Amino acid sequence: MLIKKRRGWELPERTATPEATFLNRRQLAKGLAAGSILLAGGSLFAGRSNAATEVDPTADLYPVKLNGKYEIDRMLTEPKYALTYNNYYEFGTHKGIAQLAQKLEIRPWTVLIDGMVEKEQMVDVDTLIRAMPLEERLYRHRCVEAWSMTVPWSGFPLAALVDYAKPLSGAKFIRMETVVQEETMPGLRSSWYPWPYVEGLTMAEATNELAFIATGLYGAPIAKQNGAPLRLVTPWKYGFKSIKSLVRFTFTDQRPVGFWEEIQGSEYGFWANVNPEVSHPRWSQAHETVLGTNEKVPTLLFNGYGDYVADLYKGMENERLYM
Ligand SMILES: Nc1nc2c(c(=O)[nH]1)N[C@H]1C(S)=C(S)[C@@H](COP(=O)(O)O)O[C@H]1N2
Ligand SMILES: [Mo]
Repeated sequence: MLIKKRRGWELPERTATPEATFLNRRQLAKGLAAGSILLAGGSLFAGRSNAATEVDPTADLYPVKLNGKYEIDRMLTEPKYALTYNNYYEFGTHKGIAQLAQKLEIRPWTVLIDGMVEKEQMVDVDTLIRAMPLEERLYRHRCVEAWSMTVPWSGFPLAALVDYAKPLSGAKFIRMETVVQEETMPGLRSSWYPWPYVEGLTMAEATNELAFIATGLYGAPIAKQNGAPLRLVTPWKYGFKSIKSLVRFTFTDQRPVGFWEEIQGSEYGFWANVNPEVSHPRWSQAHETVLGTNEKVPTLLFNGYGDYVADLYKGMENERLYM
């Protein structure tokens, strides 16, 4: 049984001023840095990577300033859970892929912006990250497997990348693609999966203020297992929409077919908006287990983000918005 130890930085957000939260975040970052030294020393992910010599070239950017607008009503998930309980099928179909994922090569890393844009471009990830307005946001995350976490992401609004890309007026969707690294990703040998992992959003969703590209987590560069160096975060949608390790953004007038939709369209759809009233064939969505605790809490429509996103779906009552 997990014993819940309450730490300073786990205070419910409503009792902490944004400033206090930011200070706590800094302390957390220090703790994490100490943890990375441990990691480099080989105790956690021994012999798995060149972590000892790897220094993330964006490490100097963190922690970034908290944007306190996005309030949460839960304690933050302890890093040890969010960093070791993962879904990243390229590395395996179980939750314990964190160690294997240390092999992912995250530099050099080039991002392709193509399709219906003024000018297609390849941009180096460090150039891109440094051109973007970085901030920290505390968001809930709800996996369709009925577990949830609450974490501090660092990154930038997806809308800023859309501005940067200069899409043509005919573009209606963004299709996003995960890197393919045959040498480091053992899951790719399972050739019945439709690699690469793909996800998509409408332009209205992509430019909604909640849509975020994470470049950091817990006040440090985002860990490989969580989707370094760029990972989509759409907190009102089920977790499978939040595609990891992005290398390509394609602007298109065709609705993209996501990885899971391609595998099992009857279970996973394009919209995937969190809805406690619509069950997945294998999981009721009414409740969720809070990662790192034994707590089960009711799931909220749009994962509690309806004020920001419900308008996106007005007039679409006949669409299957929730799977
Ligand atoms: N490329 C890729 N992205 C992915 C996945 C994956 O298997 N591959 N899993 C998704 C699912 S189902 C979830 S719940 C989240 C998990 O993110 P976390 O490991 O950071 O908690 O990543 C999403 N993004
Ligand atoms: Mo998930």
